[in-house]
Amino acid sequence: MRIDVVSIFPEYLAPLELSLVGKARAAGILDLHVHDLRDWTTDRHRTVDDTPFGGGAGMVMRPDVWGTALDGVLGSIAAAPAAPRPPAHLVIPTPSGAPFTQRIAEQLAGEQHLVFACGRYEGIDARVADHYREAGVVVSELSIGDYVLSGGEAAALVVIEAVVRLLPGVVGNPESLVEESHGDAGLLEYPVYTKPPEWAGLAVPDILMTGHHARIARWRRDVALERTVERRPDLARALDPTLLDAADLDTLSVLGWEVRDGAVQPHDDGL
Ligand code: 6GU
Repeated sequence: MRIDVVSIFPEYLAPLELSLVGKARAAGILDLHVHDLRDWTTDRHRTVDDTPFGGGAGMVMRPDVWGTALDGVLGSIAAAPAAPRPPAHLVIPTPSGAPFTQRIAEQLAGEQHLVFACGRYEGIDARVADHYREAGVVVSELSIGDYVLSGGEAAALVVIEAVVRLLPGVVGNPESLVEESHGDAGLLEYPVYTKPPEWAGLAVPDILMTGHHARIARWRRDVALERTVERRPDLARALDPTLLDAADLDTLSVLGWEVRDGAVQPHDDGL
């Protein structure tokens, strides 16, 4: 996979040299390039923003500067690159975007080329996303959560880490991707423990010391159900009832939940 990131703070993307993403780059699985948006400015002050039409607070990033930058980085459209590149998927991190989820991370992990346009200030002139969609580029405006950051860079780091760890060969043991939170089961992950067996007066749950694999799997699933109901009732309601077995239904009942009218919901919901 190739990833390009365009930002007025390229140094902000330095963590992409480290850890899992850095290793994916060193292993040749990921070809990642960070660009300074100001390299595409033409004026003496290297201006990237201006005041908003219609008034209001703050500054908006100019579409002409972004257009020149993205034409160059996307390749294949407008300025013909030296070597044609596969079609790119343009990702624009913005608090007004659609929620970024594990399913979207999985989709992005199937792309050959991702380009991240990191805005600052009040955002990027809306014609930039419109223009590239009209030109046939797939454009995703994505938010990483319901809070406001000062720019898209931290969000791009989040999206890139979530995507790169799904690329074949990046996570050493692919089994560790199977039971994690936000996987296909729709449950939060169960709690994990390691040595020492007692620490700070706290013991590891006895069941995990028995070596009884079927009972351990059942315990983990029960705790995952409990956590999901307590912490993320929205995810509990979205569970597919056809994926629940009789033991799951017993556990849900103890937690005050049930399958009613084909949906997972609290016993007393709306009553
Ligand atoms: Cl993607 N960008 C900014 N600036 N703020 C955010 C965000 C993105 N997602 C949540 N808040």
